[in-house]
Amino acid sequence: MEKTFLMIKPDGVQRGLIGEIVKRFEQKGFQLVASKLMVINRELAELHYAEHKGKDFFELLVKFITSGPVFAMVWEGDQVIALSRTMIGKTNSLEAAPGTIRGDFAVHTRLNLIHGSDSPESAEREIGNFFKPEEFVTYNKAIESWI
Ligand code: RTP
Ligand code: MG
Repeated sequence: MEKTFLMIKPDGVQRGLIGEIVKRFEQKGFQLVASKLMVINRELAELHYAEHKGKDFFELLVKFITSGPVFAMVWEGDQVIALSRTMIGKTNSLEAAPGTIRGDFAVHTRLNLIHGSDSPESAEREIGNFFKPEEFVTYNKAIESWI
């Protein structure tokens, strides 16, 4: 089953939106298999956002993502990587559609509440950056066959 790395950013934690955001992925039918509240240090921030190193927004991004607790999660499900990106919404705040997490709750392109892996390669790399194998919990849900 496909897995993705999702992370509620410091603005989402500070605004009390963990429950609202987790609820959306649960209701969609995805399964939470690992999670933790943590503070990201600069080293992990630079590793996580390595693809953006050198861009004009990189420093502000690192400062933001290390500014307070984040809620890191691994979710599992059919096509969870692409579908969770659709549920999150576009990066540009002017393009994030209503009904998406960013479209419903965010007005800023940087303070945009949640990160989601953008490909199977990113998901594997990001999950490995944040979680050890023993932090995963595998379990069967009786409802699974209905989704
Ligand atoms: P993420 O990686 O956090 O899931 O976001 P994303 O794929 O939608 O967007 P990406 O291009 O990977 O950018 C990473 C994060 O950097 C901040 N950002 N600021 N022009 C800007 O000021 C700007 N552009 C991007 C956002 O927090 C974005 O989510
Ligand atoms: Mg990205």
